Amino acid sequence: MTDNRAFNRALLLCGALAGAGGLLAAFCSLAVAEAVAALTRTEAGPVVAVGGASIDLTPAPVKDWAVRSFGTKDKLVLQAGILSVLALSAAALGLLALRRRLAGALGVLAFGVIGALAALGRPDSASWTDALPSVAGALAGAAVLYVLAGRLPSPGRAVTSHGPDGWDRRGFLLAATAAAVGSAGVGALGRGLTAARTGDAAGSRAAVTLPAPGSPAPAIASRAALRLPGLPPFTTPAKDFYRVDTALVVPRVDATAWRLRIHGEGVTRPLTLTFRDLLEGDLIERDITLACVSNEVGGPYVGTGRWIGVRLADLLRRAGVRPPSRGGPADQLVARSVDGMTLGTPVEDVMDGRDAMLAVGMNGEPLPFDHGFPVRMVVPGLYGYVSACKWVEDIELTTFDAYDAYWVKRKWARRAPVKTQSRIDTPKPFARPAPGTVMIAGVAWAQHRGIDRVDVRVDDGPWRPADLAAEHTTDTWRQWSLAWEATPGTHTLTVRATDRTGETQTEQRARTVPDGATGRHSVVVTVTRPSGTR
Ligand SMILES: Nc1nc2c(c(=O)[nH]1)N[C@H]1C(S)=C(S)[C@@H](COP(=O)(O)O)O[C@H]1N2
Ligand SMILES: [Mo]
Repeated sequence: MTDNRAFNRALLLCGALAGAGGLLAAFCSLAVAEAVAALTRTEAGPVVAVGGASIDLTPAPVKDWAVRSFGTKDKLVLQAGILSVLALSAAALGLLALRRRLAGALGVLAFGVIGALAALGRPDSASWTDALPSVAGALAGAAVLYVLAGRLPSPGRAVTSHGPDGWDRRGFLLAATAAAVGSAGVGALGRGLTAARTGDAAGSRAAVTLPAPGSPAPAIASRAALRLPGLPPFTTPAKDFYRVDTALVVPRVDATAWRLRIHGEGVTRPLTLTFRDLLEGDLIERDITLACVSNEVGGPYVGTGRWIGVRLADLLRRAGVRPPSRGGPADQLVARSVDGMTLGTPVEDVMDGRDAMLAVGMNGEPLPFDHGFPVRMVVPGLYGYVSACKWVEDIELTTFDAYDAYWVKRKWARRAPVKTQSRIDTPKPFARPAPGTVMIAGVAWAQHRGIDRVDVRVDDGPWRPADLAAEHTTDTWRQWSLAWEATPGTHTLTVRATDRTGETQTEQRARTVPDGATGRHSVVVTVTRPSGTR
């Protein structure tokens, strides 16, 4: 009886110590790996690499679902998931090492191989050195586990010695403490290195003064920017601007070290530009509404920014590029970002006179890091994934036949002009307004074509033309409103827009894949007298 209890207690202690040993080994692995990554390339660290690789490998519908369910927290959820799997596996490897030291250590190495393969397989991986963080981390972790396991009580020994005494308690504690302190130190060193580097980037951003653009944007008339409760402002503040990208760690680029290369087919004079070159160029300022192809009907992934930048067409002409319509050999411009993302844009669109630009400013400030500092592309009329490359560092002229960009390899369309859409912003779904006059209002967009008409329907009633706010430019969304005499009951409000080509938004529902959702936004509200009144 006593023996049995002692045995169980010993077993439990063994298990707990072994699990802790596994976790400690994992902690040491990650600390060493992230420190080596800080020395070589932050993005090659195992957590970011494995996270990035899982984003790359995730089928588009699942990715869509993740973005829908977790919104901008999707990446946090992913990282938490990876760390949980790691912790569980580490504890399991610790238990394995209790019986088989070598097998436990080899298990840690296997995780290193996974991390290394993920890092090497990322689109931004350019060198074998990207394997180093994972390999170094795994070696350190394997060594820690091997040493600790050698000092653990073995369950067998514990039984015969009537309790968990027959083990090198001192040795285990010493080794564990050394590993923990060492890992924490290495981890702090890595953090420090990364902080110094991002400090350079932040410093370079703080030092930017945007020159006054030679071609400023026209002022936004009050007739174009309605002020109605529930309707978002015409210009979306940067902090509220939607963010969609694959970056687990937002790239922090030092603008003073940044270069942009323009090269490829039909480029007779390849260019390498600095950030200063751009600031000293002919700057234009334009209000442009950006939309994401992943935006569901009625969704939030659309926003209007006031962008400052240089005309991309000017730079391309300087480089000797001619559009296909004038005999140029390249029909696709592939923009590549510092994190390896590639986006393909039709050269014809960029050079057809629209305000396609390399933007350096957003809403009067240097670009926020989240939105592409120091430089991003913005092209009116095209979904972001085929035009709006953030943290851009390379522009290559090629053909659609020769190269598929990142999202195109993942079943999204090669070409994707923005589809005409409209959204009801107020009232909100399931709102309970009181009977009487209710303001229905929202936005409609058909960038580079313009919105000519918006209609609203209550239930199955007739379409009624909404009051359109003045058009700012064809490249921005257009606000609309309609005063509705609401009667008690549950009602469905539906909106549809007609663009300047005369096309009215189809009611046919289409998914976001491959080239943007269609269908009409509707909102269900219940009109009720506030309780207590009659
Ligand atoms: N480097 C990089 N640029 C990118 C992306 C990305 O994942 N990486 N996503 C694109 C997509 S899909 C969209 S919709 C826009 C969104 O820009 P925003 O995050 O500034 O709103 O950026 C585009 N540029
Ligand atoms: Mo997007």
